[in-house]
Amino acid sequence: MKVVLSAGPKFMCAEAFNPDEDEEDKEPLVTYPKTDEQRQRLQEACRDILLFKNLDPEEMSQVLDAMFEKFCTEGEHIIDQDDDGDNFYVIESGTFNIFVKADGADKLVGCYDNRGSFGELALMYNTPRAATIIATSPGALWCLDRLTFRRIIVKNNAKKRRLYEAFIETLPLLTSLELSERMKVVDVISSKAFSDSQQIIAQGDLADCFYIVESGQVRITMKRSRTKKDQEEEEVDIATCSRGQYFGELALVTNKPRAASAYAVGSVKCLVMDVKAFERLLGPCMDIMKRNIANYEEQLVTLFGSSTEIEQQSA
Ligand code: 1OR
Ligand code: 1OR
Repeated sequence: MKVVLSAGPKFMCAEAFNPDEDEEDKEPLVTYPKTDEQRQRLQEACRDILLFKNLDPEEMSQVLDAMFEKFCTEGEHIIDQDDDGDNFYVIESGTFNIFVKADGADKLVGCYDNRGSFGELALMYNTPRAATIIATSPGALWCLDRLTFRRIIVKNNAKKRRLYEAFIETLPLLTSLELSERMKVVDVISSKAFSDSQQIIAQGDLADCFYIVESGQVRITMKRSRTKKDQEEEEVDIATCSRGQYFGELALVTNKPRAASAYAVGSVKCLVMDVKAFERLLGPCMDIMKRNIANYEEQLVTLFGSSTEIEQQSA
């Protein structure tokens, strides 16, 4: 039962003492009361956050209860590199720059544009903040405190490691990574199910995810006009991906829209990784991916008689 008496954080005793549980489980649950309107905005902001995807409904509800809203101003430092980690942040609105120290200077390495999340690394691995995050517009963030993050997300990651460790070890793409780096990949992935014929990727869309097939088959198709003047495009099958194979890397590598579409054939499960984690963790796998992209270009010539489309994509 949840009784909320007034605004501000509430701390409730969740469950009876269990000697098998971690220290973190003995602390009461954090709850910030929210209006229906706030909860709706929060749910919308959290909808695509991969770290939340594998939580069961009760865990998800505890996470949403514990989150609190923070408004920020342009130029505000949300996180400073090397500080201790306090919160995990989900972006509701606003733009943010990411800086990482290199040779004594702050180097701009990326940005967030009105979506996504940051601040998970220091909380997951008990390390100092790995980057500085500065608001470049007024913005609204949802924050999750360290204790709740560790109690729910980090615990869930331990479960994920047990589940995916063996599978991840079999992936040829990840052989260039150290074991500890492969485990970091497991920490950021989530598993997503698709039903027969469901579209996973739409050609021409902006890209924000990378996929590894966990089970089932994925059909890759490409739209092509039969002649230059032809208005009607036909969709041609160009490849199939099965367990252990990946797709959706091309747009992330080239920073271009999706070059092809992907559809589930029967029931499909994919491991999904967001673009920031892809850039942060899969750098060492880039050689293997680029070799494959060169293969796409050859295949494109064989199938369509020209490679202009991918040449444009990877220019
Ligand atoms: P954190 O808790 O360390 C800073 O606090 C956050 O910035 C970090 O969690 C990530 O959520 C986020 N390298 C490290 N942290 C990053 C990076 C990043 N990008 C975002 N964060 N790199 C950029 C990859 C696009 C690698 C730079 C070498
Ligand atoms: P993406 O991010 O562009 C669609 O989203 C994905 O389909 C793409 O990344 C690849 O991972 C995947 N040409 C282009 N994309 C391909 C191809 C491909 N095969 C798989 N994808 N070719 C097929 C070669 C057998 C060449 C075109 C004929």
